[in-house]
Amino acid sequence: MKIGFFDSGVGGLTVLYQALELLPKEDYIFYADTDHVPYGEKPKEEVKRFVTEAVDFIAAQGVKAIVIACNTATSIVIEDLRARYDFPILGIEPAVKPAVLENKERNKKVLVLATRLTLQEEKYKKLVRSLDCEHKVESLPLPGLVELAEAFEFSDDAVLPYLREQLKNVDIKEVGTVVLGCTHFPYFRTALRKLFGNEVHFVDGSVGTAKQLRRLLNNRLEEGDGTVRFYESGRLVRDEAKLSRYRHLMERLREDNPV
Ligand code: DGN
Repeated sequence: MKIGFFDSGVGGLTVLYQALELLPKEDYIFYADTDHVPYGEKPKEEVKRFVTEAVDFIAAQGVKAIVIACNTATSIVIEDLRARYDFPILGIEPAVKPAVLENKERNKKVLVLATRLTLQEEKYKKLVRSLDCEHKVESLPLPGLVELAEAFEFSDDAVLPYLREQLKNVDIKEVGTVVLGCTHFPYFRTALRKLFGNEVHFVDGSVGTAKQLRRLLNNRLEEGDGTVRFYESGRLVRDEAKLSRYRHLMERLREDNPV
């Protein structure tokens, strides 16, 4: 049986990419809710409805697990989804814990970049409180990066002015680690590095989620060949130009993530 991946858009490919690296013999369904992206600034109840409809659709294809490759959806609806299905559902959360741990000894801050919805959710606030280091963790929503990724716009000319404007009140010298708490953001690691410099670490939850998926499927691995079927809001993508854009995005990650 296949493994389902879900995101509001192309961000989930950053997690699927890691799963393909670790589990190349599985077959996958990748579902992007392109009719409703972006989620980050929408009312919570609306996003809950979109995610539930999408996951119902993926489940109906017959899957052995689903990865909610979206921090926003995970933070608001993962518990409801787990109660709704009897197969495993994995989510992704901003990797604040490892970031805080690696900064314990250094006198540096952690900057969490995510969507507004993720950052305002109780789940996120609880996570930061539990680490007992609220004064060392700052957060910043960057909705423009989701829009740029959805438009396949990654040029420095488009990305750097946006980032400079958003980061103008952040004291970059104080930051030790940047958490990429939205699955759309790893596409911009290179651009972010240009502003933060090479000393700053970037962490995201994609590798951790892929490893957790492998653990979970431990003895239920398949002999597939890494085939991915792409859906956009319930429509199977057959258009070659669109498919090659999806593949191209995963290639970008390979260039920036030598494994
Ligand atoms: N990629 C999603 C996340 O990880 O939060 C959400 C992007 C969006 O729809 N705003």
